Amino acid sequence: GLAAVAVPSSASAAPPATERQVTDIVPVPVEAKADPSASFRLTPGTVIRAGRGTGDVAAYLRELLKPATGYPLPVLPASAGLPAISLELGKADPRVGDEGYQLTVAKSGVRLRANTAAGLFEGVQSLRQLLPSEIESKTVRQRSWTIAGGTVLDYPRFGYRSAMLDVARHFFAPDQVKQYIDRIAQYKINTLHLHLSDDQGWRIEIKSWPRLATEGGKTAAYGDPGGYYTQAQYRDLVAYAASRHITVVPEIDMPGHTNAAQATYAELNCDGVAVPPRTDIEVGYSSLCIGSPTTYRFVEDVIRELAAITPGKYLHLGGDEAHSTSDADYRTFYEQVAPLAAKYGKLITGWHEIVKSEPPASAIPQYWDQGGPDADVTAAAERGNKFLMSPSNHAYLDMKYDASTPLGQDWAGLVEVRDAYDWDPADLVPGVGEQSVAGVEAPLWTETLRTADDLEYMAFPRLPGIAEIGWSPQASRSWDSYRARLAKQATRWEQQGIGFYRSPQVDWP
Ligand code: TNX
Repeated sequence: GLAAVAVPSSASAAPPATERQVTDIVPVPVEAKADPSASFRLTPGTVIRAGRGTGDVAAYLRELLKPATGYPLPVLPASAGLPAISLELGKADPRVGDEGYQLTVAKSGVRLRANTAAGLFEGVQSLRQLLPSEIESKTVRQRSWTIAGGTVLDYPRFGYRSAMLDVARHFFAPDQVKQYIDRIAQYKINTLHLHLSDDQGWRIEIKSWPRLATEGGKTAAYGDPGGYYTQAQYRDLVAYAASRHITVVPEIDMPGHTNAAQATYAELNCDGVAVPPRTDIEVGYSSLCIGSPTTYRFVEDVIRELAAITPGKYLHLGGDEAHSTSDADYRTFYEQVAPLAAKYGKLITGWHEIVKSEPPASAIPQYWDQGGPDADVTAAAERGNKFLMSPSNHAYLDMKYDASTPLGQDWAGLVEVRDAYDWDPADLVPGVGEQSVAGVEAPLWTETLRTADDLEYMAFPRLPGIAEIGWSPQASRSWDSYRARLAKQATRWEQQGIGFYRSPQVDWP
């Protein structure tokens, strides 16, 4: 009855909803063995022992643990013989690969091993979930700080685990993007796709076409204020992301979604007349002028400048919803443009429509449809392309949760927490199996989203689900396990100030 539910029983064997074990980590680890008798207690005397090459992760860990504990947590060389969290490179089980880690939490100390700094960083994200939620507080909390005991051996299913932020429909300032980077990093996302241009606004400084940003950046959806990143600000964002082991993939959408550019530079239109700026949320009406040499001079300038400030391997060349470009023109366009990325040392990604232009096998098309047979997609997989999977009916964070969600859209359906979690990227499109999947992405389109709070309400709690799909073995995942583990994340989000959607599908504490 109700009373039995409402009255907590002190005799109950079940731990309180907020108490954590290594088996509770999101994304669920490949192997985790809890040992409740082996918890490690952080004290004012605890040190961080940093092996060779682990200094940056050690400093990051210290910054993570210091605010709430108030402990000094000095970073010392590997030899110091004090109770410690030890970070070690190159001593891990070979199975952990490039991004995995091994974690041992015992009474006497914590040992985190990996083959790379990226692996250590992902291990730190697991480690932080083994502390009480108050560890996420930005101010000192007086309490005991134990790290749940046990061992973990962990590595990702896919190397490409991405989140997209649309800064074109609404602009988000660098500090807001940095906050989003911190949000996604804790779930082992390693790529941030920035959607930098669209019909409603252009968001990155291009020195050879300066008015793109200063004029084309002024607008945003629904007439809201725009904005843009200078190249210096963009570089700083890229560096911040890198400090969280996240690679930025910048997108310039083309040959459609280009109204902001074509409203700014008349010569980007076939008739040489600038189109009026638009801030409505229609899609599919704009197209660059495919037969004009000016178009390719423009695209090459943009690609050259963007490549120069982007250390990652990939540029995203858009390609979606080019409803105002004929199929022949679409093909012509990418046959000229894909080699430009190569000329400036970059590989390409693009929305999955680019498969129609038969891009090189190194290209990673991003699948955004809703699963089922697709001959062009299957043919590309047969040619060797690997896909980034972001099916709109599962992975789109801008879809409403249910009919009453105040924000978002619903053209791909309503996407509740279970819909976002309960799918397998290797089982969506015939012929696109495990070997043809590069990874997954959770896109966040922002037509209806204006503030950081809006972003967080749509991303949480769905984003951790997409992250788990990208990281954890399919065979280790289940909705029942996930919903229980997800519930235990809520108190962490409260500490972090994330106003998440309290889905009725999850028994929140
Ligand atoms: C479709 S799916 C788009 C975007 C919109 C989004 C809104 C895709 C590649 N393009 O232009 O922002 O729907 O949900």
